[in-house]
Amino acid sequence: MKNPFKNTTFLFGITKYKNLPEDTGIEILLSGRSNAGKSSALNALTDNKKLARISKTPGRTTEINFFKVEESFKLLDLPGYGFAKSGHSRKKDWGPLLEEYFENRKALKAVLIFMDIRHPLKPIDLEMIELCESFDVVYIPVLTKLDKVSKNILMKTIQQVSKATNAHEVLAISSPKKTGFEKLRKILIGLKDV
Ligand SMILES: Nc1nc2c(ncn2[C@@H]2O[C@H](COP(=O)(O)OP(=O)(O)OP(=O)(O)O)[C@@H](O)[C@H]2O)c(=O)[nH]1
Ligand SMILES: [Mg+2]
Repeated sequence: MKNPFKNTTFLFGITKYKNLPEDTGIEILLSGRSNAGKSSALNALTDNKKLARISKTPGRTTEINFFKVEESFKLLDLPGYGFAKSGHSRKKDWGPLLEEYFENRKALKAVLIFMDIRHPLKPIDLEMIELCESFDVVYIPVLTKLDKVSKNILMKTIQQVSKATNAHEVLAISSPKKTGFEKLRKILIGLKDV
């Protein structure tokens, strides 16, 4: 089957709320702690290794980067919250901007919350979940780096995250192995018609 995300292109990055483009179409947020694997997932999702920059240094993505899947369907790659190095929290850096965005943005359709399968549900992730719940925004926990754990741990962690959240579905992916992306694509495409 043809990958509907294959022709995704980079649009622009913004650092300030006032620079957001017109509030039209659908936007899906890619959120998660720094180093969780958001940018890697975006590249695997789109089958384009060069689309988003990936780094071994946490905090590489510092802007909200806009990617266009098709006219009126965008993916927003967020800067990782909880920068390991500087000790900044989302509250300090992106809290006001994110809250304003959640409160006002009609285009916001869903939030993917990426979490390293070995370190899920950190306080900062719970904050994001709460933010989604308080604004009634659909969120999907996506456990990354499943190639790093056994099947047993994989199942256990999916269960643990399902129990701890109100999410309808918990996904698990491996970007280098390209596992779990068919399901993720299907869910994202489904969100277009909600
Ligand atoms: N083994 C494995 N490594 C991964 C996976 N996804 C990402 N990584 C690695 O994890 C590191 C961070 O990945 P990024 O995709 O840059 O993470 P990010 O969430 O975009 O990070 P920030 O931009 O800093 O917020 C890189 O070294 C990736 O190669 C995965 O599924 N499996
Ligand atoms: Mg990134």
